[in-house]
Amino acid sequence: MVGLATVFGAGGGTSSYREIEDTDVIVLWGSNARVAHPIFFHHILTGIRNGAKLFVVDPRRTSSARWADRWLGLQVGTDIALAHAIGREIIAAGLHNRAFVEGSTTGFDEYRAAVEQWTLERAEAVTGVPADAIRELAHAFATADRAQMCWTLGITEHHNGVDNVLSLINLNLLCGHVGRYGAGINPLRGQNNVQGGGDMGAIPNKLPGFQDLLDDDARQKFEISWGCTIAPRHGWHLTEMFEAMDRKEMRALYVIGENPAQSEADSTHAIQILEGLEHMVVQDIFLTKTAKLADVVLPATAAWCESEGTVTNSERRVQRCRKAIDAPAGTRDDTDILIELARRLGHEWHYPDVESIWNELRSLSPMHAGMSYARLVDLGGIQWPCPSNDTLEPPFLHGRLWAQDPRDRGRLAPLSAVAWEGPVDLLSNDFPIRLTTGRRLDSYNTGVQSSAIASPMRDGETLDINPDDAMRLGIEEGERVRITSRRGSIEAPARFDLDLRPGLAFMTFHFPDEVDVNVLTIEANDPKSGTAEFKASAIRIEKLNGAVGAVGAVGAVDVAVDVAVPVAGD
Ligand SMILES: Nc1nc2c(c(=O)[nH]1)N[C@H]1C(S)=C(S)[C@@H](COP(=O)(O)OP(=O)(O)OC[C@H]3O[C@@H](n4cnc5c(=O)[nH]c(N)nc54)[C@H](O)[C@@H]3O)O[C@H]1N2
Ligand SMILES: Nc1nc2c(c(=O)[nH]1)N[C@H]1C(S)=C(S)[C@@H](COP(=O)(O)OP(=O)(O)OC[C@H]3O[C@@H](n4cnc5c(=O)[nH]c(N)nc54)[C@H](O)[C@@H]3O)O[C@H]1N2
Ligand SMILES: [Mo]
Repeated sequence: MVGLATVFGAGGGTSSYREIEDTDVIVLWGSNARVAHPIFFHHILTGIRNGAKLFVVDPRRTSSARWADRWLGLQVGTDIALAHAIGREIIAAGLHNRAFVEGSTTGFDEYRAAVEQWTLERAEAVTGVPADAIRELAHAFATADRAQMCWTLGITEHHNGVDNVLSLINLNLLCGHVGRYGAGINPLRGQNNVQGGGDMGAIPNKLPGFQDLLDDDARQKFEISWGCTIAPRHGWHLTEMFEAMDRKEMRALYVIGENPAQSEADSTHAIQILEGLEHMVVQDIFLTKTAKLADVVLPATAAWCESEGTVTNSERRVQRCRKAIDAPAGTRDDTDILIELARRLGHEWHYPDVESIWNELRSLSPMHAGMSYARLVDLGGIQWPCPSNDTLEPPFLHGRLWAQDPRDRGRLAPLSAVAWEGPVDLLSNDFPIRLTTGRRLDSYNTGVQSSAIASPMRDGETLDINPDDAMRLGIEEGERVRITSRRGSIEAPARFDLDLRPGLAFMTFHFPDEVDVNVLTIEANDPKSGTAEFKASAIRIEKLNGAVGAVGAVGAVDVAVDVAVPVAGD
């Protein structure tokens, strides 16, 4: 979101799902949508059926990659090198959209200078992706009438995640693939309402509707409505909060719907920090590991099935969410808990129902003004912005960049001359294997919501490695091994996976009670977004009986160059 906000002023995906079905080229970059966004992936499949080409850029040959015309299996953390090589090739072949670049963007000369060094050959050496495959993606993307760039955590969960995002947005700007029907830039959001949370102001620098906390007029509007004063300063994001707690500058924490004791990187350190707090409150629908460390636990109802409200998805569509079942006795709606808390702090909030909360938002956030509950139901959801009660905006954002009259184009979109940097946690003789972490289809995040009920689909955590590495280490399939990083050490059974290149290992964070992968991950994070480098830790793998395997030479892991082969759908 930070990258998009930097370029366009608004932190939201620019397209609608139906445009994914109506486009010529789809690039899925650092996203395993078939597993993590299966509904969105159905729109991709419809797009493919309608003739779109799919490119997948991922170090692992994921189940999403199996549907691709071309999989580009790059080395972890080399995305900017690859994106710059694509940009350079597009410019060198004269395929960029000159009129759009000149009329609607800024910074082209600096960008061209930054990508100049990224020849196809150099990019192949750094990323491991063959020059031919890079050229093919560059030409397909640039010559397509409409193209969609979609990404998720493979891009953002790095210490330079925002620069990664900017390097992808550059490619869309270069080719004019934004602000038009069928062409766009789409970060897929993680949880069902993470977009809505941000839109409502649950980010440290914005009021609801992305209105800046430092904007005096915006603040005053909210102060009058709420009858209070709002400090004119940006708050801390999660990572900054942990740093402040570590410095003892922040001494109390109120956690709603998050399990940081198991989801934070370097969890041994994170738990120490939480234990050092003077006071912690956890409001959750389960008694999580974090809740067990809390002084007060507030049992909440589940927003998605036990409460009324709205959710907002990755295409910025606000939808009504209905109560389907009664909540267990003793729990209360999240909003009820907050209203009660305000009352005990001396503030009477008058909201007879959630619709009245929503209507207050509509009166304060222009982009939601036209979304009455009645209209949300009639239209099956509405995308923001929706400033008016009787009209709808186009399904895509930033059409202004194509205005005939340059004066109507508003703020032009800057190209970003970002530089490539590799992961912080360096590979070495002691830590020769790159560990990347992520998700499986059958489980959800820290497992709180998916592990409560046993499922034959879930067979617990494994360390996934390429069989060549296992052979060098003398490890059998299913054998428990020790996995050690510069932060700590855990044990897990090994699972062989041919979709991983040698030198690359994969684990999830779905079973932290048995195998806590975040003991291993590095807490290095991107200062611009606060996102941790979950996708790139350095580890070693050892047999439990103490025998040392033959892996160790860094060279063995660095030279692995994958061949991007066209593959059929699964
Ligand atoms: N089934 C299921 N679905 C989920 C979730 C879940 O836990 N389970 N969680 C939800 C949440 S909160 C989120 S945020 C989303 C996340 O959705 P995704 O981001 O799609 O999920 P991940 O598996 O974390 O990571 C995506 C891919 O990034 C790749 N990757 C790793 N390092 C790199 C790199 O350096 N470069 C590139 N290009 N790729 C890299 C990994 O191999 C992985 O396939 O999923 C949501 N959906
Ligand atoms: N190693 C590694 N670590 C990661 C990641 C990774 O890829 N690798 N991904 C990161 C990402 S993208 C994310 S989003 C985080 C996720 O990290 P968390 O958000 O900490 O993990 P969840 O398990 O989704 O926890 C959500 C909590 O919200 C509670 N909850 C659900 N619905 C409600 C509700 O309606 N009301 C209330 N009050 N509570 C509710 C659930 O019970 C659960 O305890 O993990 C991060 N950590
Ligand atoms: Mo997420």
